[in-house]
Amino acid sequence: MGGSPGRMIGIIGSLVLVGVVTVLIYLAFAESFDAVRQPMTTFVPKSDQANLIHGVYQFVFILAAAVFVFIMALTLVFSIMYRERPGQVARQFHGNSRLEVIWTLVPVLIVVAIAVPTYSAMASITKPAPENALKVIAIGHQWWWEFRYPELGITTANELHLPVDRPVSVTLESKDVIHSFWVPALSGKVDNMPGHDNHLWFTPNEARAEPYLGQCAEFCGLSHANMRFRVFVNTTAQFDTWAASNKADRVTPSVALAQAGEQQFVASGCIGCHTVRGQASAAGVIGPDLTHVGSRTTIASGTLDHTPENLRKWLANPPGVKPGSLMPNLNLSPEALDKLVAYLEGLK
Ligand code: HEC
Ligand SMILES: [Cu+2]
Repeated sequence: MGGSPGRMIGIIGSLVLVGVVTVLIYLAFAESFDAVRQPMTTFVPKSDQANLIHGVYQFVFILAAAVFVFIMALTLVFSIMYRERPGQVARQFHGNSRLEVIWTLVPVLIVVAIAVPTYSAMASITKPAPENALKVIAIGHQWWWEFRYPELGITTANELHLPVDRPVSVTLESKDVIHSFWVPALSGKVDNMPGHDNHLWFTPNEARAEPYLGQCAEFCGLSHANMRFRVFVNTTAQFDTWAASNKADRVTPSVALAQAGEQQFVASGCIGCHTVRGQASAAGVIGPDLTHVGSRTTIASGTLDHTPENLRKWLANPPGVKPGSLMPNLNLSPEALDKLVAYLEGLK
């Protein structure tokens, strides 16, 4: 390699260019590392299993980045150093056993290096859930999630509460088409198949006030994008409080308007599709269990934030709010809406 200053500048320039491009690519994705602004990111894992996957991802990423930088740098440097120019003719050559052995063996070693942590992470994630795991059944419906805790006798919808640091074993089912359970920071994605149970388990490791956001990850029809759910990871004490209140039957309405709403709930036929435990005739299973609907933070699988105004808007015209909604527009009068909202808001 000759030492002409022009050539050195060319080489250093190429290396700087490769470095700058690498940093720009990193910055383009850096926002993904902000868990609050990008809540559905896998880059900020909050369960033991998501951590393992992220570890493999980081390892592969660093290897891939090193290969990328190395190859790009060589390409640039060689195209400058060996370019055709006055006094130098570009030259082809064929066959170099030593080089060929090296560029075959090095990639093989890289693939082996990737395979080891990959298989070990897969083995530990897919082994059966520990005995002490909390059991949850997650049932996909077009277009909402039913969550059951068989050991606790709780049925709820769209919002899963979990105690921190305890493994949770999730059985995935579907009532209609294929859905897929995915909470990027915690676990998934595994499909909910009609007629076939799937399983996954994970151990959430950070309790916090904000929910972890989940989403159906398998196209399942018109409102697939509105089939969201929330996972609240609670401290053990918070979880026990939540479980005790959700295990209980509904709160009996005490205000006159809410009592009228209870009657309206029967008269409008809501009982045919919804269960409210403690209200004798309300045992429908087509729609979400509403026993504690007043304590949920969203309506209709994350379509609306839960406020009395939004609840009213929902009841007035469900398919208008959520395209394709399987809850029909029941043409409720303003008075009926007042009563129903008063009743449902009281179901804490
Ligand atoms: C034909 C069945 C059917 C009838 C009748 C029905 N619903 Fe629904 N309801 C559903 C379905 C299905 C959903 C889930 C919609 C979704 O999220 O896509 C739902 C959702 C809801 C929700 C949101 C629950 C949540 O946790 O997000 C409320 C509240 C509700 N219904 C109240 C009522 C009331 C009050 C009536 C009577 C006026 C009623 N429903 C009548 C099927 C029905
Ligand atoms: Cu879907």
